Amino acid sequence: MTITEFLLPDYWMGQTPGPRYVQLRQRIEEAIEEGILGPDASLPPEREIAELTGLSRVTVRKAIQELVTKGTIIQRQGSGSFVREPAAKVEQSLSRLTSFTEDMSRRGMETTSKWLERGVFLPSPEEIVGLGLSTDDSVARIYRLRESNGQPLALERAALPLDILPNPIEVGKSLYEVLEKSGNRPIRAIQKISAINLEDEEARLLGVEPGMAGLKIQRISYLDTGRVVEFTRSIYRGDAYDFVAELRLDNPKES
Ligand code: 16G
Repeated sequence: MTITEFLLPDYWMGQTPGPRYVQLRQRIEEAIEEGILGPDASLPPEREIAELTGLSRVTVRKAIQELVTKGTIIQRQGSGSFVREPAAKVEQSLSRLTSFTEDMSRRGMETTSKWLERGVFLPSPEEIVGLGLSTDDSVARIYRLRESNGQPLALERAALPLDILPNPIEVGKSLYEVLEKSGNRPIRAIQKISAINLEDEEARLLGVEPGMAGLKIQRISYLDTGRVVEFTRSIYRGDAYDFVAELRLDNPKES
């Protein structure tokens, strides 16, 4: 079936409740799920969809705009709307304290990073609390766009006490590698994950549409002495990451 046939209104319009633009959006999503529109396939022009469905161009535009915000469709100036190639999904265990570089190399993927900030700064109030610093301490801060096989995956802003990382410029590929060498690699961490919609600047850096779903992750890592070594705030692309936790019953025999 072609997309033109699939969008003929008799088959779907009015069959589900809700505004017309939502119905059209869902119909286009179905076309993608069923493979009628494959990755990188182009959508018929707005005008054509409007003629085909009898909907106004404003309604059609609204449906397409929602798909753009969700990251399903991308618009290329002058050439129209296309189905976005799905991002290669990374499945990440929540129970192992590993570094980004290790996570990716275990999957045979190459990590690259773009430096957004690297140096010694006065700590922000959040960093003071996160790392247990006093106001006249300085903090080592590294802010990176992390990519795997060239695909941007996350924005990562790590802050460390200065005696743990006296020279942030030393960090080349991997922060944990530098910490390992100085005997400061964390052995335990607490991580908090929350859902967000990407802000304009975050989306731009991650190469996706503003408003798309993302994951905000805060990690506080500890040495075996209990001292905090790292306070990291990361933003991951929601379409490229699945976090997986293994759950076990505490004492299976007793229950
Ligand atoms: C992971 C950690 C981050 C740590 C980084 C070190 C999460 C959410 N975050 O991305 O806290 O700073 O690894 O990676 O997992 P690196 O050794 O490759 O620089």
